[in-house]
Amino acid sequence: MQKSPLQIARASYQPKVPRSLRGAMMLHEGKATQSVADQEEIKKLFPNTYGLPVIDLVEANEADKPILPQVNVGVILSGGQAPGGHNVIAGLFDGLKRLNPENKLYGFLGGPSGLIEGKYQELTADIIDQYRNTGGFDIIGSGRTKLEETWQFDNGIEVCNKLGVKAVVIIGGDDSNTNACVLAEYYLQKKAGIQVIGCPKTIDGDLKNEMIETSFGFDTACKVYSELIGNIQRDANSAKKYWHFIRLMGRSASHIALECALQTQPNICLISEEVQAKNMTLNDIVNQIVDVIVARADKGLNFGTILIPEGLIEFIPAMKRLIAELNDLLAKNGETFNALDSDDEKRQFVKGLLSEESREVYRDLPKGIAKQLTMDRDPHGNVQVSLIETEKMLIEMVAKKLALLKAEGKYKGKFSALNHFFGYEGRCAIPSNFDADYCYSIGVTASQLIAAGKTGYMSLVRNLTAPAEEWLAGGVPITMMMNMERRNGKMKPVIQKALVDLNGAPFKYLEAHRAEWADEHLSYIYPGPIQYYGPTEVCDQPTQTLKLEKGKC
Ligand code: FBP
Repeated sequence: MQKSPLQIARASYQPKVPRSLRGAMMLHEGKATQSVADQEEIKKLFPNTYGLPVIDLVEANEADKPILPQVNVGVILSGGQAPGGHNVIAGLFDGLKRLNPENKLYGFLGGPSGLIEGKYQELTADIIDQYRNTGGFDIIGSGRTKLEETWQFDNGIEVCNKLGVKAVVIIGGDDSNTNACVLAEYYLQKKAGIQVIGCPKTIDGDLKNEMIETSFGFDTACKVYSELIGNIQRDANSAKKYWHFIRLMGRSASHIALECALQTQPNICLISEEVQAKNMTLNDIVNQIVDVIVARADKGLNFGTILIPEGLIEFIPAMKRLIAELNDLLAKNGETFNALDSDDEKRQFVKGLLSEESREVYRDLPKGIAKQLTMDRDPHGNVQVSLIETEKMLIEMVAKKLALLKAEGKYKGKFSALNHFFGYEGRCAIPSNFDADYCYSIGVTASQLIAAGKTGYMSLVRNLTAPAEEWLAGGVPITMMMNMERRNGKMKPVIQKALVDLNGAPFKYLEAHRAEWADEHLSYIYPGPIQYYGPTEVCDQPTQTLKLEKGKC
């Protein structure tokens, strides 16, 4: 396979790791923990993994290094790709080999289904070496199969026993790590002798809490999108003729849009969590955008940038109700709906079954969007927000409103809009130094948790705004992050998803500066591409979100 000069250089990049992961290390256990909420229920559901202590890995004398028996480990990549996944596996591999050169690592292929169906590959040094510091999940592939049924867990035991696998590492988002915890508990109850360790992945940045400072992949993905947004802003400021409506990935939370706004200072950045908190309608959002466009037009500035979080539509309260009704209605009448020939018939059919309030919302939507809302659901029955072109919908609605204002003589500008959607552009990018270092450290840490016989833990690396050597490694019990939530009509134990905190420093920064960014001519920032080699202040910086959260800017 031919490689670019950067690919060749990155293959030999040595990730920076915390001091405590460099030589011999030992474990310090803290106090017993509690779940973030619903303690009694979670404790009942996880009798074996509830209340475990937080673990810190600390430097030890070489002489104290334990002699460890040989172990086989399996690894799974779960859910959407995120830059750095290959480095978690490389760190895990190197960590295991350091513990005992006879240790073996198996990759379960195509996500969690690889464990259930017994599809695997042994990951040897020559395979790992081809993937060090690369983006993508192609080393073993990923998948979105949910691990939640007992028969799946039992199949897993059979497959692990066949391979002699004593520990499974699940690299995934909040749902996959919830499932990792359920699996850990089940294997303890069954005395299966299989440990389960989770690793925090998702570009969406919504798997974070008191202990987990950020999920991996968020850093690189946001830097890639911010480069593109910056380039667009420079073009907008040069050509001075287009409004760019840019939708950014992030299925639910708006962390990506917020981080990109902090990096680029666009004219508008919508935040879904704010829309929900203020109970805004679609019209309120359109009016907010129109106000900025009109004000800029008055100054002769008929161009600009607007960031739109992918999950926006589900945070507009009236749309949320409509989508919930559509989910229900399509689950019950899917066959009849799909048998209808034309879009118009489908539209009428849906309208006939909606409540009066939702029918009105549905009727007022641009036809294309109304159609997208009734398209295929994901395996969990949810609307696939990445397929809904919110940016096009907003352009259409804003253009209509501006035309009305023009007719009334209240708008004299020219509105030409372009739409963009950034998601897949960043999910498999070559990991930034931050993600390369963070992920490798997460992998090495996971190997240590396995060696210590731990299960039901998430590999933890924190203090991330300090230089990598000062990062702290350890483990956090997954039950500590859990609460009870309604899912598919039933109360379930799940890891609490982190939405944008409207009282948090990153949002407060946006709030304090957005009027100036909307108005000003020269507030755009052009971050440029990720730099892998050069001064640390250019190459190793964490996200603005992390820095603001930690009071570091
Ligand atoms: P994860 O939550 O699994 O990390 O996936 C995140 C994500 O990239 C979202 O931002 C996006 O909505 C979704 O995956 C798209 O998934 P797919 O590529 O499977 O359609």
